[in-house]
Amino acid sequence: MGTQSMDPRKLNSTPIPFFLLCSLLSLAASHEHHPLDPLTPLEQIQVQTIVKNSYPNVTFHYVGLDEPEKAAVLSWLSSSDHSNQIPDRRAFVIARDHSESHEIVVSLAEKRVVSDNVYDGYGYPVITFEEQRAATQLPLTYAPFLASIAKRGLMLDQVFCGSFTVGWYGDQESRRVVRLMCYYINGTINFYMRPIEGITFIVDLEEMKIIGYRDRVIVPVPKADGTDYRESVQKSTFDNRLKSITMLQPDGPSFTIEGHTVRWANWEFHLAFNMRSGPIISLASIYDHEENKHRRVMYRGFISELFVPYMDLTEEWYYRTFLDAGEFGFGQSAVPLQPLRDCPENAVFLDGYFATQDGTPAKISNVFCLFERYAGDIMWRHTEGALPGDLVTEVRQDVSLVLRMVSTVANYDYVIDWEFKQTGTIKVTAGLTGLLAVRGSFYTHKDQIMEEEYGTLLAENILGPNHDHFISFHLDLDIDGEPNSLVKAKLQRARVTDGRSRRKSYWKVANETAKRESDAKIHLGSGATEILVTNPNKKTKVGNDIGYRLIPRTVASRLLANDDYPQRRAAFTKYNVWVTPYNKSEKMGRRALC
Ligand SMILES: *[C@@H]1O[C@H](CO)[C@@H](O)[C@H](O)[C@H]1NC(C)=O
Ligand SMILES: *[C@@H]1O[C@H](CO)[C@@H](O)[C@H](O)[C@H]1NC(C)=O
Ligand SMILES: *[C@@H]1O[C@H](CO)[C@@H](O)[C@H](O)[C@H]1NC(C)=O
Ligand SMILES: *[C@@H]1O[C@H](CO)[C@@H](O)[C@H](O)[C@H]1NC(C)=O
Ligand SMILES: [Cu+2]
Repeated sequence: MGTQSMDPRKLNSTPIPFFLLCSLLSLAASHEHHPLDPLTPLEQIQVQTIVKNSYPNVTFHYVGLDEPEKAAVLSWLSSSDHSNQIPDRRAFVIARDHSESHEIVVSLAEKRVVSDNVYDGYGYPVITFEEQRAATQLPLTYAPFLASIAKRGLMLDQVFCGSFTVGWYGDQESRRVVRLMCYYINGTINFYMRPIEGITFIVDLEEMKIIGYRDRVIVPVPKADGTDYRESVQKSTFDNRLKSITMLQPDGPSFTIEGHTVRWANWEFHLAFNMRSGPIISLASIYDHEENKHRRVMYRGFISELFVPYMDLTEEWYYRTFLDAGEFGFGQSAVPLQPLRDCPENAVFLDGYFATQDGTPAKISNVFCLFERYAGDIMWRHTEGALPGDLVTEVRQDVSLVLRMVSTVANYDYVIDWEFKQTGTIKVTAGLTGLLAVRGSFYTHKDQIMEEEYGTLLAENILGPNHDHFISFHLDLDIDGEPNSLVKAKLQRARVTDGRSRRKSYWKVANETAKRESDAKIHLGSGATEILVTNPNKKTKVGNDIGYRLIPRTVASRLLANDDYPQRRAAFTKYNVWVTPYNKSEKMGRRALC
């Protein structure tokens, strides 16, 4: 996890109801919605029809629920008769029409476009799979490229091209373009290890044609030997002698799924799939058996952006400063999870839908899995040896609930886990696997390298350029209701100068509550500061504040200069934590591109 961001909110606390009305696999339009349910395929088709009525030649780049204002959702939750108060279902659409980006809101109840904003900023919407497919076919009939391939002695039918977003370098105006990079498959499945380096294409996506081509230098294509990563081919590398392991729950799982609401142990939350972000967790709450009520923890949590800048300044690489959500669609890049491999035997799978370029819903089967994890760990234990008689030992198993999605953005596979623990912890993990993006090189040994190469020689003719992956989470915490505060608890050394102890020092905690947004831009990892989100209006029985701690794992910090263009674009990486008041219109994803 690179950076996190959070929004405190300003609304009233309400109990969470026990019943929610839509059924898991029902696609029927007739069922009751939870206000945060994702658009059903039928609703997506309605949106497609309504938008195409107004804009016949439109292409769809994003279709999702236009989430109701938080106040409306909370008021729906607290009302006794949900059916009468459900906020109007609306869709938010980002579309291209006549070379303009439109941000369109569609009312499903009124069956019409209720607003349309033509976005005139620098950015462009997510590129569609159809555009990527069309762009990557262009080289195969492009005469200068065919000559370059022949010159290198390669076979065209073994060439495969990928498309890459180009970043931004201060231009006042830019065309909607991608660059292409081609690879040689012949003899491997892992073509990412065989770049045909030295060649760059620029493709205009509006005209869908090559507008720039340069064959700068012939670099050897790395050998195919040893690049095929499949287990069946790599027998010697992996030890297949382990006996099988399974996770058995003879009585079935302990969680239930009703509509989009998941209940497990004391936890309850709403789960939706989104084509930009992947999983969106909403209204997570914990049932308190002493107070006999649900206590809110998080209104909404999701990945808002991923920033992946490479540090390689060669002509074919300098532009690689990807925004994996805003440019490629982190949700739509999700892949069907493989039972027994991606998720254990006791997992339950759920599907998700995204909009294709013409607005038709496309299903991603098994986009999520939910399972109870027990890895043999201890949640809590104690052995009491001081009492007379036998030792008293109690051990509780660390069983948790995991929601998983895997998003494969070209060479990388991101494994996103939201884990709910019985202790009340929510743990979010981003695992990176798959393949490295590598650069072809003349070098076959480290000792040959005399100039700056921006990375590490990994194998003969293969360099791994230095790069980052920053993942930004939107966390709208609602700890025990409203309002919440951000508290920086600073551990400080105190000197003993008054002779009250034989000790010379100790540490104590001084806390600081953020009063404005500028107090809440935080660099983690420097100094002993803990980040707390508290509810100043709620106290424990002994008067302490109620709150959660934000616990970072490894802390990433950016090293790009403030005036460098990728850093200006991904300015959210400047601090690890930002806290701003709730404002629906300022959420990422409401922009054509950030
Ligand atoms: C849509 O595209 C078709 C075919 O390219 C064209 O004939 C038609 O005029 C376009 N419609 C609009 C509203 O631009
Ligand atoms: C393609 O792969 C085959 C089998 O590995 C090899 O014999 C052949 O030389 C390769 N051809 C080219 C042009 O790379
Ligand atoms: C922060 O300090 C104030 C003043 O000492 C105290 O009232 C408050 O409870 C503290 N909050 C936390 C979260 O420690
Ligand atoms: C929400 O954000 C928008 C865009 O920045 C701004 O125009 C509006 O005033 C904000 N609303 C509130 C209540 O702060
Ligand atoms: Cu990487």
